[in-house]
Formats: sequence, structure tokens, C-alpha cells
Amino acid sequence: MSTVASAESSTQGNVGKQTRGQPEVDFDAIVIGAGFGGLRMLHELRELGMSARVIEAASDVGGTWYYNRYPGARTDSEAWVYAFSFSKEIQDTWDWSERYPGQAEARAYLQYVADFCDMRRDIQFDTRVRSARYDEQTKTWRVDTSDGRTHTCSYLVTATGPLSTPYKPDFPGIDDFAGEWYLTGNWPKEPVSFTGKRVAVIGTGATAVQAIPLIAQTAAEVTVFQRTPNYVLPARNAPLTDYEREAYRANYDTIWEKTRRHFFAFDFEAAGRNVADVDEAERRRILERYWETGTFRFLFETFDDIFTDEQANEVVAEFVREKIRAIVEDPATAELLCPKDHPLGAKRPPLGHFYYETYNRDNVQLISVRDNPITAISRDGVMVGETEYPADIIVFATGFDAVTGTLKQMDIRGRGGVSLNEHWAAGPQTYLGICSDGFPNLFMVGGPQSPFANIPVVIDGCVEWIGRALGHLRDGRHRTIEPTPQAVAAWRDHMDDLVNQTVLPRAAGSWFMGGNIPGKPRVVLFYFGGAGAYRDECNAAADRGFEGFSIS
Ligand code: NA7
Repeated sequence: MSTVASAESSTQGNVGKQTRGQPEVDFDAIVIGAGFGGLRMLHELRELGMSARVIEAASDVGGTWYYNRYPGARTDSEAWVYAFSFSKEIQDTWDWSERYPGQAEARAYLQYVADFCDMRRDIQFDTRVRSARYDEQTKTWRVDTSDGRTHTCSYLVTATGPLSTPYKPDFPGIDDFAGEWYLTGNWPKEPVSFTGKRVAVIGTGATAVQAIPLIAQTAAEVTVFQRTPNYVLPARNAPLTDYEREAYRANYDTIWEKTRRHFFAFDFEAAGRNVADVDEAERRRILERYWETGTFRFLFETFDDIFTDEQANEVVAEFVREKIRAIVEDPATAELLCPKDHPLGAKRPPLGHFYYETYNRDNVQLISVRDNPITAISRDGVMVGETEYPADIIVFATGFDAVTGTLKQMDIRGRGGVSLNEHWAAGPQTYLGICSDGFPNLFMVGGPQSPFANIPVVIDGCVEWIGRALGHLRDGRHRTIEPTPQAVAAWRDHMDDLVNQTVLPRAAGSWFMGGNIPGKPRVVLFYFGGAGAYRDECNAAADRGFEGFSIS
């Protein structure tokens, strides 16, 4: 165990100490990122009585919610489960105003948490981690930051978020574009006006689905470039009333228990039936009911085999296509919007806020670039072969180098100076999605091969586990923890087994599988056995004395 400073001493910044003959470090732990993961981790470290420094590239807390300020940005999780469960006081004093919080509110929530817990004193803003090297001699990490400083710590925790490195295709000609262009994942702080402008939106993922209906309100024209249509489910957002807030507060114990068990970490129930268990009329009644309910209940409380049975999936997918055809007036546009090349849920389905309805506006047109890709950006717009679509503003809603992108940007080196990039050249190598072999005392919150699910709940489980591991090291006076290569290899095989039991591998180009970035290894990036099962697996490994880990 390295230096253990009291929670109080963490207020003092560099608290280098030497106790029990251990090497001096600046902090017990350095956490990278001050979004949901980083703040939750800081809280855990304080509970353990460890000193910590959080290093954050942005000027404030928020992570995703700091950068994603594009119009319409909001959660697809319902407010009351897109939150921390560690503090009843925060639960009782923070009022969510809408069923799905918008970007400003999600960010304000994290600011509230940071202030409530007096976290900012342990966070260094406007600073990027450039590199982190494990020193085998001292068994410590040396972390170099963009301000030219080096900090040492016993434990390095990455909480950089799975969707934090935006991806912009390298279209030729962008430098000559006469108008403005924006990347949704790194939106300016100043408001962007679309009024009277011709706007090109590239992409139709969850981000574009949120942005397009709002941009269309004031723009003169919106041209949407769609490569792959998505199954967009209605969100049915609404203001929350005091009664609703009172109800979820009163039920929080049950709500959190449900989220911890649920496959995607929501407070949903299993449907208890498969598609084939009911006749056509009953099936339609169930699907209609959940279509009206909004949120992802449509995927989870209708039928239990949507993700695992292709025929069942197709029945529900066709129901969605029927809805698209019913909503969108122009039959040709409706048909273009109907996804036919991948099962429902195989790519991340967005929640929509009058998304399909927006295509009934006179100022919105949809261009399919599936067979005729965008070839260049011209001075005046977007080129699809010889055809130019004029634009004053281009919005790139083209996604992220998901899960591994940000980790690989930092030069993280473990034993023998081996970099994470080298070690992960063929895809991430982790055990439990938390640790990687050859990288002692490196922990990842929401890292690769952990579940894709409602992320605050996933983070909570990861952080609790890390807290257990750190407590185990401290109590046993151990210095390092590191997974065995065997455990890592078995975990990778397990990831493949789990995803192969679902319809997910049927979607080419899904960022779940690294398929959206040219040249990225095509491997499953998440644990798809369910967030509840994941928590059980992590706890079981800890219960068995951190089986699969070398502890020294
Ligand atoms: P996504 O879901 O990865 O969407 C990116 C979109 O950009 C998607 O429609 C892509 O089409 C499209 N894209 C990417 N490159 C191109 C090119 N070259 N030409 C045309 N279209 C392109 O990212 P989002 O930001 O929307 O959502 C990410 C997650 O953030 C979301 O799921 C939430 O969890 C939060 P494709 O589908 O690859 O054919």
C-alpha cells in the first residue's frame, strides 16, 4: 500500500508523504476526467481516506455534458436513474425538471454534486494528461500533464468516458469551405444561430436525431445526409411534477435495486414473455402500449427475446417501420428512413423528440449517402459525387472513436515501457473491464469490456469494485494489483461468447464493435451479458480473494 493520506489532507493538493517505508507519492490516486466517472471515483477515494487529484481537460466538471452542447443534447435515460446513488442528501435536494434532462441540466447536476461534496478543491481543470508511466522500481505511476508538471501516485484511474473523442471523417476540401462547420461532440460554448441558414447535417445517429428537429425550427433549409437509418423510438419527454419527484424519491431503494439487476441498468422489469408467446393482436396491443409509454421500455418490457432471437427482433423491427411509414408523409422519404440492414437494437437505437415528424417539414430534405457516399466538402457545400448540396453551415454528427479512443490518445505505459496502444493493437485487453495485464494499479471506470448500459449505474458498480480492491490492498499491506494474462484472455473470449448470443454482431459499422472508425480493430468493446450479471461477476472475483489477479 502506498501513502495513505487522510481525507482531510486531500484538501491540501500535493500531500507527498512517506509512511511505513513506502515510496513518496504526490497522491494516493490520480483520476483522469471529471465527468460522472471521475466524480464518483473521487467520492470513493475520499471514503477510503485516500488523497486524490482529478485531472480534467475542460474548464469545469461535466465530461460528456461539458462538451456536447449541440442543440437538443439530452440524456436518453430517465432523470431519476441518470444520477448518483451514493448520497441521499443529493437525491433529496436536487430537483430534476424533465423526464430526460437536457445538456445544461445534466451539467448543472454534476456541478451541484461537485459543490455539494466540495470536490473542486481536488480537481485540476484545463489540464490534459499527456502520458502516464509505471515505474517498476518504486511501483508508482508518473503522470505528465499539459501544464508541464509531473505528478506521482500509487493508483491511476481513468474516467475518461466511452464517448469522449469525437470522430470527424476526413473529407477533402473542408479547409476551403466558405461557411461555418461544427462537430457535435465538441460544440462551441457560444450559441450557434441557424436562423435563415442552409444547414447540412452529416450523420443520423443518436446525436443527429436530437439535433435535427431543433435546427429545422429556425434554419432556412436542412439537408440531412444519412448513411444508415436508425430505429428511433419515441422519448415522450415531459416536465416532471412535484408528485413525480416525490414518488421517485420515496421509491429510490427499489429503483436502485432494480437498476443494479437490469440488463441495461434501468429501473425496468423483464417482460416475462417472448414474441411467440402471444398472438398477433396481443402482440400489437403490447407494442402499441409501449410505443406510447416512451423510453427504452419499448425494448425491454415488451418481449424478452428482442436481443436474442432474430425472428422475434424482426417482428418488432417491422412494427417500428410501420410507425415510420405512418408518421412520414412522403413515402419515398419514409422508406429511406426505414432501417433494413440491421436488427433493432444491434446499433444503439436513439430516442427521438419528433424526429420522424421533422421530415414532414418543407425545409427538411433527406439524402441517402449509403450507395453514393459524400466525396468532398466544396467551398459552398457538400459534394456527393458531382452533385453539390449548398450549405452555409455543416454539422458533423459523425460520432466518436468510442471506448478506446481517449485512452489511446494518452501515452499510458505499463511494465517494460509497453504502451496501452501496443498492448491493445488488436483490441482492448482487460479483466472485468477494469484492469489490464502489464499495467499494475491502473483502473478504468467505464472502460472497454464493461457493460454498455445506463452509465451512472455501471460507473457505480465499477467504482465500488475498485474501492473494494484498494481496501483489500490497504488491509493486506499489498502494493500492487494486476490481472493475469490468463484472466484477460478468458475475459476477451467471454466478451465474444456473450455478444454472439445476441443479434448485435449483425450490424456492420456499429461503434459497439469498433466498426465506425476506419482501421479500428473490429472487436466487441462492451460486456453484453447484462449490467446485473456483470456486477455479480466482478463481485464474485473479489469474493474469491480477487481471483484472476496477481497481488503483491
Ligand atoms: P453515432 O451513433 O456513431 O452516429 C454517427 C453518424 O454519423 C452515423 O449515422 C454514421 O453513419 C454517420 N457517419 C459517420 N461517418 C460518415 C460518413 N463518412 N458519411 C456519412 N455519414 C457518416 O454517433 P452519435 O454521436 O450520434 O451517437 C453516439 C452516442 O452518443 C449515442 O449512441 C449515445 O450513447 C451518446 P453510419 O451509421 O456509420 O452508417
